[in-house]
Amino acid sequence: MSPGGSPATDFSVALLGEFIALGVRDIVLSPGARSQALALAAAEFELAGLVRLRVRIDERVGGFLALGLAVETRMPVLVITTSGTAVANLHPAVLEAHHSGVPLILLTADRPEELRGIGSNQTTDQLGIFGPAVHFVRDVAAPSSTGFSPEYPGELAHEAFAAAAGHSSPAGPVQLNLAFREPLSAAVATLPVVAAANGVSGGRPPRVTELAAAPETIVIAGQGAGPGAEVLARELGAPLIAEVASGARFGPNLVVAYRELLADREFGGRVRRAIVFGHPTLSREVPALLQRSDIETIVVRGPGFEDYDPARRATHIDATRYNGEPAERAWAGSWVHASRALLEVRGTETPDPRTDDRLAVAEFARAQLAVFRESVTRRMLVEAVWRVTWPHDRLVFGASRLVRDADRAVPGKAIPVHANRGLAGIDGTIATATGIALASEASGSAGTTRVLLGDLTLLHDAGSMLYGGGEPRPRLQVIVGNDGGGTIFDALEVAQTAPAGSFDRVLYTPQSVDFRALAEAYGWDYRLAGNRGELDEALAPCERPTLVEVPLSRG
Ligand SMILES: Cc1ncc(C[n+]2csc(CCOP(=O)(O)OP(=O)(O)O)c2C)c(N)n1
Ligand SMILES: [Mg+2]
Repeated sequence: MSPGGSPATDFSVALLGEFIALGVRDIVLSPGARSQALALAAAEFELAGLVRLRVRIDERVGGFLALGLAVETRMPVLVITTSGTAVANLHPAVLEAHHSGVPLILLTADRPEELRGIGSNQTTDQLGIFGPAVHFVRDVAAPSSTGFSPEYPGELAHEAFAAAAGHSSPAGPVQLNLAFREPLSAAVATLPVVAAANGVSGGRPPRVTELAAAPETIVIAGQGAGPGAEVLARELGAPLIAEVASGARFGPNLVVAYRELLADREFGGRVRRAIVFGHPTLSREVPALLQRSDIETIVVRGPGFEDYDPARRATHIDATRYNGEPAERAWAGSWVHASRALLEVRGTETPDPRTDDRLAVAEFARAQLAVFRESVTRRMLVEAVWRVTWPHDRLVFGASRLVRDADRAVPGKAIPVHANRGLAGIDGTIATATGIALASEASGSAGTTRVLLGDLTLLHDAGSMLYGGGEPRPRLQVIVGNDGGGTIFDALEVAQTAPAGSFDRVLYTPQSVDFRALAEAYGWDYRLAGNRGELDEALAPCERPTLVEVPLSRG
């Protein structure tokens, strides 16, 4: 018989202890009977101060919360679920993690062999449920009353951790499907002594490819690119096209108005070589450029499973280095200047505020008030959110219009920005941002995490506004641009050709949810920002979860 009265509990304690020894610090779980041994062991490790545990009743929320935690910490996060549909609810987050290269370790509880295939309650085939999206799957037989080999939990944890962290293939989600037999748990007698985290060493070092200088080169940075793209653009003297969530949107070579310039013969037309980092998804002009037959494309492998190569003929490399002469600035400079000229917005004529002329002063005050009372446009909204965000903050964009509007307009600024662009789903955005907020606060950041999303994107993930009992509430500001439905579809050709009523019913999908009541139902603070003045006030750093509603016109 097992020493503690339940092999399920003994095995769960040993397995979690091994993961913690490897460096895991975050566990997310959802409740269930079959997974009780894992859940109770996790609670004990939390009480011992060895991990941070987050409990969510909805596994879809839990999956995205874990994704956000892993995005911020860059360490594998454990996700514990019971059997059946609970496991399937992880699928959206698993797909996003797979496509973005985010490490997750799923511990899915299951019935033992003798209870499978006979119509047992809450039992389905959990192996292969995620298809090729998980990078490692192991069906682990129920620990028996005769015990298990003491090395076994360590071997399993080591293999799963290394596969999730991407030591031999890209990082991503992995699954340990763990069968448990009655008795499903017993009191946890003692926790193992967990040695200091040592991680798993390994993984081959990247092969660095030397780049030759070449004129008419541009650097393109999509999601997950990171700051290396900016460094290379500067060294090569190349214009930098860096999407808003690329982690490279800064520096002297940044070209904000890249869509217009790529479409211009004098600029885009002259490009002969493109070096791509990460996963660009926000424009049509980038794929159009890379599909041109006169362009040589070099793709620097990113964290995700698939590299971006729309023409299927790029050269793929691990990393780049440029050792040539300091580059000429003329080529990049012409792009940067043209971009600035395109973006320049003429300020309204206002009198000099230092004047003694009382009439002029009154006129100035009126003009200022008018600015304050202006209703908020999308451009104003994305610029305001960008302006208030600093390096100690975090910024997360939902999929849909606002991330594109931001990408068209906001200037260079080295701030941490995330968007789930692996599959660009409108699901799980609040959960992902919650994970990022909690992990950044746990690491000592004093900033605010802001999420900018559309109304349907918020409603898709409203369940993420519910926290586990007694858990810390993050400094999370969810800013919803409320235009009453999915207005991204208004820009599609079908909006002109389909019957208006049907188009609205099945694509725009109107909603009139009372967001104040929604916030109150979940115990969140709420602010309505109806004009520019209210918006600036509402975006001040917050101390607890806050929903900021910004009404936007449909057009
Ligand atoms: C999970 C998922 N379902 C459906 C879609 C398709 N989709 C893309 S944008 C969108 C509507 C978004 O509406 P909203 O959040 O209000 O943003 P808006 O376009 O109005 O700014 C939908 C349904 C998706 N990307 N992901
Ligand atoms: Mg909308």
